[in-house]
Amino acid sequence: MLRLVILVAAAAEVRVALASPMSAASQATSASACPDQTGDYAAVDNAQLPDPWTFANGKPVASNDDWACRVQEMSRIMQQFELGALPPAPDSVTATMAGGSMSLAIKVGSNTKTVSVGITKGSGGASGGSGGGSPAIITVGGSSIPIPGTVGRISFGNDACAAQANPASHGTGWFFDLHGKTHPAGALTAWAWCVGRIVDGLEQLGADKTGIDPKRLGVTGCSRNGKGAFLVGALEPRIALTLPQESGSGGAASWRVSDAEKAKGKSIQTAHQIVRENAWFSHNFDPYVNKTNELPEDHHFLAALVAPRGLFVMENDIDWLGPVSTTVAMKAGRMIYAALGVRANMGFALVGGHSHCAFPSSSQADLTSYINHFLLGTGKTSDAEISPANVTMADWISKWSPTPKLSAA
Ligand code: MCU
Repeated sequence: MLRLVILVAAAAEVRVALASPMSAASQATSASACPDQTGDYAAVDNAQLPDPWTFANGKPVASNDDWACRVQEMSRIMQQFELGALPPAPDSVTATMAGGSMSLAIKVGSNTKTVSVGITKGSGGASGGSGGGSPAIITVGGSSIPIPGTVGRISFGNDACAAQANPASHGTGWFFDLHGKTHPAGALTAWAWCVGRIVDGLEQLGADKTGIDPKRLGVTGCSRNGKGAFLVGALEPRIALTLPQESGSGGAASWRVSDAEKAKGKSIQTAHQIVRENAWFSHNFDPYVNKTNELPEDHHFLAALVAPRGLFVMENDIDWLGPVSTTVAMKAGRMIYAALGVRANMGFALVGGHSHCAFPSSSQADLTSYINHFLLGTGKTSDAEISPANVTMADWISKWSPTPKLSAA
């Protein structure tokens, strides 16, 4: 009996040691301090973007503590309606470093898996004295942005974590080997969990062994992998800078605005199409793809989940990606950052005239400013909000409650 108690206590300790820290906003308030978090939210009937300033139960967000609870609620709502549940940290992760490769032995219940991740150190030391090592960007299926030599790279092979071949590839990959083939997570949620294990390994080994400062991590990816980068930033609070590129529908775009654009005749990716194309979302989403007005969430919530951390969203003017849709959703996202007093922590640049995932040189200065500020600790961000799309924000947010006065600190 005593032995059992000791074992249980030891297991609890490991879990505590591995538990992901909450986002800055939610650090102040534990889940139990938040009211009405039933975990089972009702559908709505709302043609506009759901109001970030009102809880699902109709109460207004009036304080920083309220906001911390609302952020948790928005994450749960998104998991319930489209993403599938993000599992808690695993029972154990054991990291080892050999050459430029970090190996992670991960245990969830009786399932174990060992995966390896390539790491290249950058030449830039971390300023701010957070333990040495260079900052690094985790690349989701590769990178299509220029990463400066000062910043390292960590190569996340997302397809091996959760496949994105077609809708039937749900359940394939090491995430599902650990959690079971029928786990409800879509691939985007699975990738966020798998990246969390990479961060566990970096924290465990420390900068001495990996050459990387785990407090200065960015994440990027383009197109389908840009959706992934956005979701990694939204669900993994240890990411300091999120850099989604041309994520389009399922990333920076709003389901509702994309449906409205489709109704106007645009060739644009919608919720209806996306679940037929691939395994990015949970089957939880299937009942809503023809009635997105019933979702008590939309993708401006992704910005709310990343806030107040660094976020620079790059988009293109390709119809399929929904330039009007990404502009509306990300302008709404910047309003959320502004209400937290940190508008410049989120930038948005929709620049056309180049092929899909080709980085436009006119975005270089903006990108550099976000990397410098959040990963290298120098200078200010450019506070970019660039888009040629003409949008009428009132059509989408006029029913929001008055903006509360909040602060991110
Ligand atoms: C923009 O990302 C996707 C898009 O959602 C898909 O519909 C299309 O098939 O592929 C794009 C992509 O990943 O391109 C590389």
